[in-house]
Amino acid sequence: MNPPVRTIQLPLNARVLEANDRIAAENRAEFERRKILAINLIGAPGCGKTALLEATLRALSGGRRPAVLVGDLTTRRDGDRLERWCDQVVQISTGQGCHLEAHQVRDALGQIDLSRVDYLFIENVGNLICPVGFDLGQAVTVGLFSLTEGDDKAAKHPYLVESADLLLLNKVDLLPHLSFDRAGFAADVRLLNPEVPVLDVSATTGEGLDAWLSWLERRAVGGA
Ligand SMILES: Nc1nc2c(ncn2[C@@H]2O[C@H](COP(=O)(O)OP(=O)(O)OP(=O)(O)O)[C@@H](O)[C@H]2O)c(=O)[nH]1
Ligand SMILES: [Mg+2]
Ligand SMILES: [Zn+2]
Repeated sequence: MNPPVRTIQLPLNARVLEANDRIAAENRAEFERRKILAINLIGAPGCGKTALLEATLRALSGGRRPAVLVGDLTTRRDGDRLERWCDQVVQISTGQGCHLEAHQVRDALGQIDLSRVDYLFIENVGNLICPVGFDLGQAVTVGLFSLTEGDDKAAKHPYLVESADLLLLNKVDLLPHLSFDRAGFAADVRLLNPEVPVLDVSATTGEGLDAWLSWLERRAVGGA
C-alpha cells in the first residue's frame, strides 16, 4: 500500500487559529469545571451526523443528559430534527463559514442551561477538512464516515483520521448494496492512526449504537 501523499498544508491563518485556540481553551475549562463531556462530531455532508445524534438522543433518554449545538451554513432543519429528542438544542448559522469556530460555540452556550448537561454534542458543518483545524474546546473528536461516500475517504482525509479519538463508520446497513471495501478502509485508517477505535454503526437500524454509547460512557466524567 502506498503511504499517504502530503502535498499541501491546511490553508489556515496562524493568527486566526491563535485567537480560536484561546477561546477554545476557555470553553474546555468551562466544560471541565462543570464535568461535561463535549464531543466534536465531524463528517462529510450527508454522512449521517444528525441521524446518528437523533438515534443517540433517543437511546439516552433517562440517562446522561444531552445538549446539542449544530452548525450549518443556513436553515434550521437539523436543529428541528434534533429538538424532537432533546430540549436543549442550538442551531448555529455559519453563513459562508464551512466549519464551526470556538467563539460560535461560546456564544451558543449562552442559550444552554449547562447545569443540566452531561454530554454536549457538537455537530460540525458537513466538511472533512477545516473543522479538524479549529479546536472548539471539546474533550473528544469523533470522525464519522459512511459507506455512501466511498471507501477512499479515510485515506484522502488524513487529518481527521489522525486527530480523531474515535471513528464511526455509518450506514453499514447498506453494505450488501454497495461495493465498499471494508478491509481496505480499515487498512487506510490503521496506516494513519494505529490506535483509534473504529465502530461500525447504522443510525437507521441501530446496529452498533450500544458500542458507541458504551464508548461515550467510558469517556464521560465519572464514567465507568
Ligand atoms: N441507510 C442509511 N441511511 C442513513 C443512515 N444514516 C443517515 N442516513 C441517511 O443519510 C441522509 C443524510 O443524513 P443526515 O443525518 O442528514 O446527514 P448529516 O451528516 O447530518 O448531513 P449534513 O448535516 O447536511 O452534513 C439522510 O437521508 C439519512 O436518512 C444509515 O445509517 N443508514
Ligand atoms: Mg446534519
Ligand atoms: Zn472551513
